[in-house]
Amino acid sequence: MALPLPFSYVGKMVRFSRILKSDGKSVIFAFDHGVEHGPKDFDVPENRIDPRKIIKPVVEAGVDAIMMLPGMAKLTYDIWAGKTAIIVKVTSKTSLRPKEEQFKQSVFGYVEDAVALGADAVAATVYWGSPEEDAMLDMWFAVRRAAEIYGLPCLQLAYPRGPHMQNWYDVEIVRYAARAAAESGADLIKIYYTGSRETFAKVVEAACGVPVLMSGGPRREKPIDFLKDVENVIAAGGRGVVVGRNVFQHPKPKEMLRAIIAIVHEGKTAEEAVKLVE
Ligand code: FBP
Repeated sequence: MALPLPFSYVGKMVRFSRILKSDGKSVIFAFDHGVEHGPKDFDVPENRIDPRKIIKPVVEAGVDAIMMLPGMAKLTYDIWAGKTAIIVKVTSKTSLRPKEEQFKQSVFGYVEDAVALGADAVAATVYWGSPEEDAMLDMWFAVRRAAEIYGLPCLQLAYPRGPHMQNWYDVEIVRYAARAAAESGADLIKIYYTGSRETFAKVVEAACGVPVLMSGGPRREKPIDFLKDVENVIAAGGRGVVVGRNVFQHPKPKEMLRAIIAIVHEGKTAEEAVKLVE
């Protein structure tokens, strides 16, 4: 006889299925840069300050989910509603802050806002190892607690980051963050790529089965270089990517996203996928 399930458990599974596709993988578009970096990110390769110029091709390319801040979800809902899943990020910071304040994010919305917006998941950042780790964990667990009530999966941007760390991309440090993210109850982990298939496999292993997705990073000059990273992430057991600049700063964002989707969901190699962009 089946045991009774809490509504929130069922809700979480339903929402999960909209983000992770039937192959257990996902291609998520990150679009919080207007706050995290400022409008300059949208000046290249041409003026794309109008968010609709970016979101429309991303939706048309068939992205699985878009991660954005609450206000951006409100501004663009008519483009994505009914077409793609939405992950509302409820922490952020600007780059305008003094340097010593850059290791902490602030509350940028509430889980209730995400629910009101029709979100499929919430996201929050933790800078593991930062001098503000304590405050960030307070924020993370407040988000988690509310998300559990509403049955929303929680994506953690698990970034090892602090002024004392030599190399944020070092495998030992990144896998520590992956493990800490898993132990803090993350349902999905977005984390730095460590530079090779072998090292990223260790990151995936450290996450104890919690799906790990690669964080995109600054735009690579040659698309093939980024696509090879994506191929390595999938070969290492990663469940996909959360990518922003490598798509929206590319001259052909729709094609670039299709190439990423071809690797993640269709098993194409980077060499095969890059043909979609050329
Ligand atoms: P990208 O693929 O453009 O790197 O986006 C991922 C992301 O985590 C964004 O969600 C966020 O705005 C940005 O990178 C953070 O960048 P930084 O490493 O400069 O803080």
